[in-house]
Amino acid sequence: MATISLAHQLPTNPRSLTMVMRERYLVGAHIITALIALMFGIFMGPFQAFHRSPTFVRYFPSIPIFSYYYQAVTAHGVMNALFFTTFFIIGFTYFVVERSLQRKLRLGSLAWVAYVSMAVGLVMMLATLLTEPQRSAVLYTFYPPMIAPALFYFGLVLLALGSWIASAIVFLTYRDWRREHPGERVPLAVFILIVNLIVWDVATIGVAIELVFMLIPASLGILQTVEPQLGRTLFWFFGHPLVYFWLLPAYVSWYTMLPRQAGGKLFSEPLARVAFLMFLLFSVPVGLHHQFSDPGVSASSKGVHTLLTLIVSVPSFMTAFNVGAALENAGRNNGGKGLLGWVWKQRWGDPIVALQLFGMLTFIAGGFSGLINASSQLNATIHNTSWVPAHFHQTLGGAVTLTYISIVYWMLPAIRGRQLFSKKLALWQGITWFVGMTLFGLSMGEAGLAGAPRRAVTSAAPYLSERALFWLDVTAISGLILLISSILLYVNIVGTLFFSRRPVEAGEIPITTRSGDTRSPLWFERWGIWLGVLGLLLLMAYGPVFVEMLTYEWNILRYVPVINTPMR
Ligand code: HAS
Repeated sequence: MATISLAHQLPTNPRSLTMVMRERYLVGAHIITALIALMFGIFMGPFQAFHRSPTFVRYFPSIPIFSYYYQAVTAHGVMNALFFTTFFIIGFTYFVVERSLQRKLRLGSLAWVAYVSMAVGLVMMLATLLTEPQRSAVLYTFYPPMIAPALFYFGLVLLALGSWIASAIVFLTYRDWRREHPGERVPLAVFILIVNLIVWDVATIGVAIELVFMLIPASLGILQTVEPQLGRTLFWFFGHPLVYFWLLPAYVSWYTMLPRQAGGKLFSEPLARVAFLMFLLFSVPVGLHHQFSDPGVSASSKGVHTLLTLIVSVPSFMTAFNVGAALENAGRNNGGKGLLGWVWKQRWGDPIVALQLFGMLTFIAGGFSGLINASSQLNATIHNTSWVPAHFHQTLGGAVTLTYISIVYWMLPAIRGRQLFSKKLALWQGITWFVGMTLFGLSMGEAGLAGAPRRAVTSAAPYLSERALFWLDVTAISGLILLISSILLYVNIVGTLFFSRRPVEAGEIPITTRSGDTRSPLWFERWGIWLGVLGLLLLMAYGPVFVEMLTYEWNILRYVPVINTPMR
């Protein structure tokens, strides 16, 4: 466990002092900005659920936001999935790396440059969404030929740029530690975060090419036509690894913090490292599973990506085993007996533990729905239906977000120096989020199977069956529960920042400073080897796809005019 005192108790050692001040301001700025971005996104969600429900719209037809369905979906996706996550992950990464390695970030002041780049990106994006809602309604996937105002894309470029600088800072800090600690294994949390940043940096190359060579020139009027299929493929080169970029920080908490928070210990650290090396290798070359229905991509390439998608689910199964065993150990230490006694003996009353357990429960459903999506035959049934948002609200909205919130519940007080405003409120927030998200997953999944499309105003759709309409009404109820939960979350955050008076107790922060388990081979940290293997896999998985796209029927028909006024 970390020995540096909490942020409110300023240490006398100058090195620790700089770290503590950096946590208070730099990490604090990232986490607060993440929560502001989330606030813009999160409150759009329930209104979309209401808007898609025929009964709700019949009784409340004139809610102002109902005139802006696609604009609201865009803001919801862009703010929650792109800005909230990236700010949170970078802030959390700095905090964990500094604390685990017990050293200042290398080139720490550059971290402010990275932050400013990302923050200016956020301001640009918000300005575009608010001042040009119609033209910027291109959703968080911003598929061409729909083209948003240039500021929309510049906002994304600045976000990516800031995150690349942040990655460089973390890599350099790690390199310095490595040089000073030959023969030691880096702490597991840092190992996972390094994997995560490598995945992110490789993946963002795809979307950067799409932005720089296609979307920005089209938004500036330099290109009059674009190639939608190429754009989608470049997007998904980024879009799928993105989901693991979200997931891995939650896994940092499940593997390295939760076992102790729950009262047990991790089953196997070396096994964990194998799982994360698998994430490093297999989470990028899988993007085509989002394009099973797309023309212009060969069946053999789709087959290769299917195989790799199934392989990348293996480390999550390993996680279920490893972390599950840690929880069983904790439950038994807490007095659990018999086959399932350990389940009831978890610390369900502690919001920080309970939220993560709720997250795991939603991930069981979300993970298995992912495996259904990955089968190309079953994908034909669920693609573009509301089943897909059901899947990603249980994974991203459930497992990942619940875990991030549980982290906020200990990290914000540590940085602010004040106790969490209300633990009881935090627990109820977690319970309502879990119930709301589970109901959302069930109802959107059922509606999708009954034919309800995703990203459409279904309340006015005459072609939908009674069954689909019923489940869309249930979705509105889940939206209401999630609205209540979101309000509870922000009451607790504002309360902790401004109204909590009790100083945080000098206690432990759930970060270990110990080097890794010596049973893990040292070559696990030979990153050059893994990057080489990843390069080969990418060549195999994407080489034929891009060659095919760039050479096959190279004619003007594949290029379509850009559309500057998208959906209303
Ligand atoms: Fe996915 C679409 C396949 C995981 C997010 N996914 C999406 C989209 C998003 C998303 C955002 O193959 C929509 C994109 C869009 O807008 O179009 N996904 C998978 C597969 C996995 C998977 C195979 N997805 C995720 C994660 C996400 C995420 C994680 C976010 C964080 N996904 C797909 C496919 C599509 C797709 C297709 C395209 C669909 C289409 O046609 O459009 C796997 O990696 C999942 C593996 C996970 C498991 C679960 C393990 C369970 C664990 C819990 C342990 C529980 C314990 C019990 C220990 C196998 C680790 C605790 C005990 C107690 C006492 C509580």
